[in-house]
Amino acid sequence: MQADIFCRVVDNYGDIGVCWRLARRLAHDFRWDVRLWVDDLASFARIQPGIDALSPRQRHGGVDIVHWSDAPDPALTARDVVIEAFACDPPAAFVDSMHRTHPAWINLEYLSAEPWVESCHGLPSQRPDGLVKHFFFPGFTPATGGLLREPGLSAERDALQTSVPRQESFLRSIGVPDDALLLRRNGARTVSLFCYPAAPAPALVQALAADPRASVLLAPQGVAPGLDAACQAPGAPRLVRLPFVAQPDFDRLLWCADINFVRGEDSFVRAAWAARPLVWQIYPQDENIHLEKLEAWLARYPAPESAQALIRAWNQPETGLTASAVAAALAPAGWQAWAAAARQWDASQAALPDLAENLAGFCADLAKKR
Ligand code: TRH
Repeated sequence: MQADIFCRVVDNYGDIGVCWRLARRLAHDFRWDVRLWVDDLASFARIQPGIDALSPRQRHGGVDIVHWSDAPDPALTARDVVIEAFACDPPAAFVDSMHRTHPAWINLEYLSAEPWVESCHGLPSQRPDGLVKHFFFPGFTPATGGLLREPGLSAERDALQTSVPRQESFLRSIGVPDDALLLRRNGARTVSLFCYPAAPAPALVQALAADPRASVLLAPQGVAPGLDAACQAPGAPRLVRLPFVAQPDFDRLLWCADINFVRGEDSFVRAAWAARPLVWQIYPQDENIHLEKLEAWLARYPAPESAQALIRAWNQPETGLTASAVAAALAPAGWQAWAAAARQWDASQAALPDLAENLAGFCADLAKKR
């Protein structure tokens, strides 16, 4: 298959994060010839070292990367498959070329746990110009498009999670200093934090400071700027600021933590694959509709009530409940149940076909009907 993936970076790193992961998966594991069109190479370069933010065309990781500019190269026309991420509208001249080749045209939607997704997944949409676009919904059930997950991920994760020396050597390689590694070795809890500015991070620090077990808090540079001051308090976690790392290293970072605070879409899915407790900060939307989406996921996530209460508190900082919810969720009974639930969540989701497998099958079926 020859495919074009279109990615418009709306904000943050989730749009390019998902598209880059999908592009590599299709190129490596399915041997597709993938062209990835990206309008914001600077954001791309932040999560993938080696990307040249100024280059109109480059190859990286087996994928042909095209800077999606206002004047796209007219020689780049549609081939077998066109995937537009999150309804980003491919350029008009490219769409014109689809009238000649009739590719499978997919609109890859945002992830949601809401039940209606099952009935919309895979539906065609006929356009006035005669072209047909298909909606492809990621999701958590067999009737959806699934989640991105690479083969061999669990084995790689387990090898790291069962070896403290390997964890230390990895963490050292991304900039975790020896004193923080020593704290971990002596029993400190490792907490990773990737959140939006509204997250009640100081309340998390306050709760960790009050906990008898010490903590090491790993956070990317620039995320939750209030942390640096909050972590000066007596008993506060040892804060380590890390640079943005490439996606495979971000996975390893999540695997090394006892609990991961993640956000958006892609880091949320990657934290599930860590098989450790996760706290999701959902991307905020107008009129709090994101809270309905959060509840739809919580209804599927098998964590105990104390963990669910913490996740709700984390997403509604105005309630002021985060510090007490952290303390309750970390208390031994709830914590053990949460750790078991996280393993169960990983195993049940990993047992389903992944998004790339589903997508490749879906495109092959469409190609047969062409
Ligand atoms: O950056 P995000 O907040 O992206 C968001 C969401 O996707 C949201 O749903 C969407 O509407 C909005 O973008 C436009 O969070 P997310 O989805 O977790 O994406 C972050 C990506 O960055 C993910 O692919 C992991 C990657 N990453 C690294 O590769 N290295 C790092 O060090 C860090 C911190 C992140």
